[in-house]
Amino acid sequence: MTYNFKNIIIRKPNKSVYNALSSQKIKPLFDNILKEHKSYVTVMRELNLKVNLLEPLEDFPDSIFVEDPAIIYKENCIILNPSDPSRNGEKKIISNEIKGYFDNIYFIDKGFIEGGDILNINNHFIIGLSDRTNKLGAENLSRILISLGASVSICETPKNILHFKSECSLIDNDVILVSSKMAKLEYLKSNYSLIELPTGEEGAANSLRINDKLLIPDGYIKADQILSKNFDIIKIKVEEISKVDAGLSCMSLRW
Ligand code: CIR
Repeated sequence: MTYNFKNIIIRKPNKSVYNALSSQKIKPLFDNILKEHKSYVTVMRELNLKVNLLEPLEDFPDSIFVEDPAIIYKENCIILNPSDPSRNGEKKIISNEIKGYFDNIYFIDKGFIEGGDILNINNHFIIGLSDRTNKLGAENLSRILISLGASVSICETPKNILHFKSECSLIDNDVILVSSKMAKLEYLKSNYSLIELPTGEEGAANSLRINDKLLIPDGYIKADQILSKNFDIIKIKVEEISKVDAGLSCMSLRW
């Protein structure tokens, strides 16, 4: 199952996170990021995941969001190609740090693609084209995934959403949690069961299923009510992290 994990890679926060990319141009406070990040790591340890902590990278303000420069599929790691110039250099560093964990390592050298735009559902991947992921990047990743036995669909991420997964996540076998904008995507509607969150609770659509638990961002009352009926919920505070357009999935690589 896609969300059965034993291992996780997380990077310790860097002080330069103050300069992380933010659509709202907000400067997050390092101490608050550190607190939220600590709780995230604690929950992962409580869930019995083997936590592999990477050292902070001060030269890369957004480098705690390790989901973007790499993806993992069946003991293979694919190093992606982040499109924002301030993030592109993360790929070289993370590839050296994590290559030892995997049987094979692949690289995307043409086109841009970030992990936040890639939703994995068993042996299928949905790649969302966005301001960060273009067709060439998506096609190059598709070629590698297909050679590893996966299937791929390429979709458009709705406008004004940073990454495809900023507002959706796989929360059960074929069940995707979506914001109302994502719920309109024909491909998702026709292939999966969708749980749509009400307007104002879009941030909760970036949730994270880990084994039998569903991790959701704290502070979304309606999402909590809807999801706690069928899921064993753990709430994690990501208020400061969300100031730089990030959420629960962005802070780790899982396998
Ligand atoms: C960025 O703009 O790249 C970061 N501030 C946020 C990255 C969030 N990552 C993700 O959704 N996978």
